[in-house]
Amino acid sequence: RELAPGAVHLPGWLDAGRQRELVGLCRSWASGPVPMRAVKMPNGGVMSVRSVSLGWHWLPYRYSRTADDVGGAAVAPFPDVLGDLGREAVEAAYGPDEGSRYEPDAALINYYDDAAKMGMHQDREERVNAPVVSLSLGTACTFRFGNTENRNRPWQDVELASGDLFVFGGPSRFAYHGVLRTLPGTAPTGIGFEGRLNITLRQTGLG
Ligand code: MD3
Ligand code: FE
Repeated sequence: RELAPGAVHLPGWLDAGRQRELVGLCRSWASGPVPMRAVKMPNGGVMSVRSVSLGWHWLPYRYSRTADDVGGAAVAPFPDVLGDLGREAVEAAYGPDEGSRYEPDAALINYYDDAAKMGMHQDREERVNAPVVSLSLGTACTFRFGNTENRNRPWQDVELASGDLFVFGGPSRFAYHGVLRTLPGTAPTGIGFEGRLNITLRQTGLG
């Protein structure tokens, strides 16, 4: 369950009921003030993943309170339910002390269709090194967890399935990572969703 120091994978951490609930919340967040969209990269590329942010709007390579790349609407507030879920998640991975100190203020909800993937990258727009919490829903994927130095080997390929929790903190906080492919047909029946959703919670340190 600990892939590397600070990288803790808890498969099936969310039961079916909580998965359904979160899928419903993701649907409502996706139709908030800032539409779910594919991020345009500075090099002209467009991400195959579609995403929506809560609390702080992520765009390459900074956070904003407004959707500067898509019309400038104010981003929806970070919901209390995700703060509580984040503390519960960090507690499950690291214990109650770390859990109680966790104050995430930004969430990124990523949607993957069967063709979507995400190249190897680091998450380093945050100014503090609090852990990142990742929750997967729907279709499973092959996730690549790399090293802190560069996007090359060594890496570990891990399947992330619906309900899985992954916490990345400590020495793993700035590891390179990506999503190689989704695994179509693997979504559990009964959560009301096809495709893959990933919720990440972050503490930006931006106040
Ligand atoms: C390891 N999302 O939104 S979650 C992202 O499944 C992102 O949508 C992927 O990478 C997804 O930035 C992977 C797992 C993840 C998230 C953040 C990390 C792994 C991480 C930060 C540091 C190290
Ligand atoms: Fe990332």
